[in-house]
Amino acid sequence: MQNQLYKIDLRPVISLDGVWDFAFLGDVAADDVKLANILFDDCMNVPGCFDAAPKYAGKRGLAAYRTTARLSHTGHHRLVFEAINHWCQVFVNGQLACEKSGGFTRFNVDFNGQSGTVEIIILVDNRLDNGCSPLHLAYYDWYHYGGICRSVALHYLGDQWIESVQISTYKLEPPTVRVRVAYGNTGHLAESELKFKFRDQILLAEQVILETGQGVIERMIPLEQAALWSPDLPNLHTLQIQLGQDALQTRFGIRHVQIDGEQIKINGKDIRLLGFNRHESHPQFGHALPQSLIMDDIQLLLDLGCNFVRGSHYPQDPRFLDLCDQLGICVWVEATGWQQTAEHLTDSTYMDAQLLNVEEMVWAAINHPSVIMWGALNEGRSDDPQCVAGYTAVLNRIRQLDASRPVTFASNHIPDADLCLHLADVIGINTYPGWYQGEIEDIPQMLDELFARADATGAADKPIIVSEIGAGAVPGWRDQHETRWTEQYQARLLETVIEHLFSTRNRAAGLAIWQFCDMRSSEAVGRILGRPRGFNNKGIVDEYRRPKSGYQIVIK
Ligand code: ADA
Repeated sequence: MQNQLYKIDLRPVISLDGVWDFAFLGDVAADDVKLANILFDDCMNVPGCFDAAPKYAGKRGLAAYRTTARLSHTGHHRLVFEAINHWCQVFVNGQLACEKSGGFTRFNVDFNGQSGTVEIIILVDNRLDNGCSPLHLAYYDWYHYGGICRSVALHYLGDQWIESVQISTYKLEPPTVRVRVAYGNTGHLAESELKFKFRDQILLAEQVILETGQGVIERMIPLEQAALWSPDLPNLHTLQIQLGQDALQTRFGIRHVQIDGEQIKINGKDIRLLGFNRHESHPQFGHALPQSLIMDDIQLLLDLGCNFVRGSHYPQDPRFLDLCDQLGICVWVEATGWQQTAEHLTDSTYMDAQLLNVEEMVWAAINHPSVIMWGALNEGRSDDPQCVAGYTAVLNRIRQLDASRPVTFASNHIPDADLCLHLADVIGINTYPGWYQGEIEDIPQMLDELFARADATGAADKPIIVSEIGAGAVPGWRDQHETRWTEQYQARLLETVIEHLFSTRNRAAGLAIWQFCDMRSSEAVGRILGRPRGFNNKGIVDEYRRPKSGYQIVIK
């Protein structure tokens, strides 16, 4: 994981990935569980989704995971969880160290440990409980798999440590970056050495004073010889940062994303974004995709001619973002959530969870040059006056955290009925002409009308991305009628959309077809009755990544 805290020189880090002890406890409340009474009668892979594994497939309830690790130091340690879906309590040597709600994002659990063996027990809940996990709800159009679904690592931090590093582009000419090192210090006010190393050269070495508690040190660093990052030439660089006894390295790219009227520009050059919405889902692995499958997804996306992915509808695995950095795929990273209503956006528990989620999203992905925009609130009720304050709070929070990237949301409302378009830098339009409304022949006229209505309102003079459009095709289903659900219908619909958006009209700055791969949908009866096989079948490849007929059309 190039962009994480793993490839470091001095900080001792142990990966805790592997086989953990496991017990499925079922429909019990975490408060009623006595750790000492748990019978760990099974084992489970970490990372993994227990409810995708054959024995526990489809089960919802509380599960317990246990492992031990050897601490070589006494003192301040940190467990780094890349994601646990979607509620958990973490116990270190029997003591509750953290309770966390919400999956798909990294979080840390700090503890003081004695050198020797430490025992870690995690209670993981995958139930769809509004109170426990406000952002994981039963009505969504995806299956919420549960488990320790991304990697776990154990760091020794000591008394003074690097909390995080953010590297952002300050200017392109000469290439200059702003490096923001946040630190922690549990000791007294202290002097320490700060060093930046780039390509075996020491760029900075100075004594700094560390306040007690937390602090931030910021420096502008010119990197005269450093090549810029772009989708065509995805040049990446690595900076090593040392603060006292702690050190880590961070990978980054130098590039500017700008909005210029209807255009999105990277390093001053117009870019047309062509790609897919991507869920991280697989029938055997749930959300815990193995590295080789993530690589397959990237290869398929590149083969399809994509330079763009919308990470629907939650922050994507950092290993996916690493590959996008490396291979030049631009990403719309999106916060967790789906079709929020006034009931959600005026509820303080929900809003707290949503705001925490956007913070975690930005914090985890900020150094990835491939991330060119932030999104949130997919298909929420942005047409409802009661939701405007919620939209304003979420989008503004993202801007406060990172002013260098455009902010967007995907709207499924007629643009002139949408009350929040003025809050977005890029307009995302989700629309299903020829699928939920009208026929394939109606698509050109329906798209033209949407654009005209967008241009006549708050969207005028802003880039528009068609952030969802597509048709369901049951894999392998072909017949002479070529009607809905056949692969032929999907292929014809996508051909019409692409032709109209980019040959006939030229208003869209981007297209994210719905969707890359088929994925299991929610188990709610109302949803599943409209989802043959229980899957959302609008993938261009099926859930095992086997191409459908439309694949060849998109490539052309
Ligand atoms: C919506 C939603 C997607 C998916 C899609 C569909 O636009 O944003 O998550 O549910 O519809 O397939 O109907």
